Amino acid sequence: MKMIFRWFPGGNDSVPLEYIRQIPGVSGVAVMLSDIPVGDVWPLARLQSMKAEINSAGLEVEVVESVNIHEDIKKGLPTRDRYIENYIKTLKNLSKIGIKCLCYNFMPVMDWVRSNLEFPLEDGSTAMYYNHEEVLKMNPALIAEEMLGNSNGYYLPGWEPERLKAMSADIEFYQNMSEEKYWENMKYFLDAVIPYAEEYDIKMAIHPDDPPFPVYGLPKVINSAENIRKFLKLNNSPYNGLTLCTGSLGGNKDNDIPAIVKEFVAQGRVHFAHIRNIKHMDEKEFTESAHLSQCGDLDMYEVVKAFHDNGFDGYIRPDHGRMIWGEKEARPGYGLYDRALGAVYLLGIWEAIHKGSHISRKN
Ligand SMILES: [Mn+2]
Repeated sequence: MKMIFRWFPGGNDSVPLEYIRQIPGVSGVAVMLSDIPVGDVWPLARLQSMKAEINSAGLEVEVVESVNIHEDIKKGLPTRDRYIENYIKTLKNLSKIGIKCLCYNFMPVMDWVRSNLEFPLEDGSTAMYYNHEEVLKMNPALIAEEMLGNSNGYYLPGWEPERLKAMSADIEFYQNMSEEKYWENMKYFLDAVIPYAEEYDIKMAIHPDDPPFPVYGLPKVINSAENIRKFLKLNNSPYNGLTLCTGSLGGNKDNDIPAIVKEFVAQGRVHFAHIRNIKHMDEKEFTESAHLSQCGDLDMYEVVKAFHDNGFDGYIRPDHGRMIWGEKEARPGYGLYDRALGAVYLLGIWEAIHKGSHISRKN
């Protein structure tokens, strides 16, 4: 297992690499080139200079999060083949700088959604907040305004401007598409790309939908154990795997997170883990919380134990964090302090479980 940290290159992050290097036990970063339009090839020279910058700070770069999927692929339009070809070219370039794992998502139109990016918690910190009724009351344009207007001047991954322009028309398009057709489009993409992922030795790791239930009638697919089983069967290669995000799947309280971790880690299909906690106020209303078990709904000991005991050997990163200790300028969810606390807490649980399991084996 390797503990990593998300970082946005090219002056797009308030957290310097030097600080990440000082978090005990963090060996590398997960990165993306956010200025490349969705559907274009990521240039090798850019990737090489990014890798050099990260390596010279004493960190590894083996994970990319995310190369976003062009909407035409999700819609199943004839133009998808061109974008799939570009995706494969990007994979090839990623392999040349030693990328081992690629996180992506297959969410239509909108990426992750929150109704408030700076929701005040009792202890004076702020966290991202989701309220389904509020989201439905706002139209998609207002949601985009909330997401982008409060992002401290940073672009938000998954909320690219060109994506927002077409939003209303895209929503209508998907409302007229059956969910089965959406699954077919996903399989078409996987069957085209996975053979190359195998050749280039890059594990593809799909991220669950966030929130894990439909918004504006858009299809949601990666949101439960049952649907993950269906997804993995679309293409049986071990290179067709998961980013297991406990906070995204945890948005639905019916999802038994330790059981989901156990099932898919045991099958060798989980390559990347986002571990964070969330706290529900209602069925579809929650805040993101500190990682500690007692601060949220998820039992982090059981979650980490399920990864450890089933032989997980991929990458883990703390996921979103709260804003604490006066940190104001960071991108939403991606401040330094709370995520650093999360990383070290998770490493502490891992060490305790690991050493404990050796002792019990000896006895
Ligand atoms: Mn996540």
